[in-house]
Amino acid sequence: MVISFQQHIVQEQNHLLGSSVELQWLLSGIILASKLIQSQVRRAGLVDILGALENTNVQGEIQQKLDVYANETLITCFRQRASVGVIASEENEHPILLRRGSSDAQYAIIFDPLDGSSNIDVAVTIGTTFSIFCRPENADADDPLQWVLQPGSKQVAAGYVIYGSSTVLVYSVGNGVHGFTLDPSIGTYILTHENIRMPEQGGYYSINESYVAKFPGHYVEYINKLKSGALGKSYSSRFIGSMVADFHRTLLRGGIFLYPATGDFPEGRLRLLYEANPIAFLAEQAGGAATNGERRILDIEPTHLHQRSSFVVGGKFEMEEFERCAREAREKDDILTNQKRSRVEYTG
Ligand code: P6P
Repeated sequence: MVISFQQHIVQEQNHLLGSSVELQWLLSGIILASKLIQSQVRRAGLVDILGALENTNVQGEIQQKLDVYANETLITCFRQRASVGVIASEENEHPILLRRGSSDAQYAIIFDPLDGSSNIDVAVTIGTTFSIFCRPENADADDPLQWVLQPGSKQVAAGYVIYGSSTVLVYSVGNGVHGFTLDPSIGTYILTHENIRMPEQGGYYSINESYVAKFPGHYVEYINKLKSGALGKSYSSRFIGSMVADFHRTLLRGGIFLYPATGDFPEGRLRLLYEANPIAFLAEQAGGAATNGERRILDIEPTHLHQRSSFVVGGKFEMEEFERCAREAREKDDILTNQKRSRVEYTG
């Protein structure tokens, strides 16, 4: 049976928080925006949309033209939806406040318009991530940050669109994870991955090993376990440099994706609100887990829009093994700290 994304949103209405009709209309904005974006992604090299603009974005990263196009397309599509009160983007320093004080405006949407954009010029898979919150009960209608600085556990919907060998939209409203593949011949997203479950144990690990000398020790120890077969099977390494693509493989094939804090990024490389949160929401909905190396991503109370976080996401088995490594490392540190303290006390 052929089910479109639009039909699926309607079927999910009993699971939609807030006004289901409004959330359905809001989610349909993803359909329009992602079709427009993918049409340019597929033609990037042909319509001189390739290449970098002179200016840089709030992250200090060279903005690719396609980044700008994707960002403007998403903002235009969501600005038209009366239920959207706040829009926040990786490309914009501050959130955009819409419909000041309107009772219809009840949702905030946060997105990374084109994650992995450094891969655009080399035709490697990139993606759009999105995260949707209801306006908090006591939020000041004039302070858009109060709408978006919420823990990921408060998301009412989240997902991504991956522009790879095909264009796939993956989302959840808290009732499982579902994937839809765009059929370009009819311009419709068709349900192709119903109720995705992340394999308990997979065969891949994904990390940028060029930074291994900067990783905390227990990450190195864990990766070596994966490599050596100590966890009961041999793992292959895959790292694309587009978190959405690396996660999509992890979601479907299992395994683990890790991006720990390093000297260059002491808080972590990935952004909490529009990379880690939506992916963590999906991972948990699919039976996996996501942490910052120490605690559940969805429990983290954000303090600013573009804050970064360490990020570890994967299947049940790999995540439990990683937690074990991290816990043993903390216990060793505690023992060493106590030994040093007793030496100081002894020598007085
Ligand atoms: P590096 C893309 O810019 C991104 O935010 C993630 O999608 C990706 O996993 C990471 O950065 C890659 O960063 O420094 O390892 O190339």
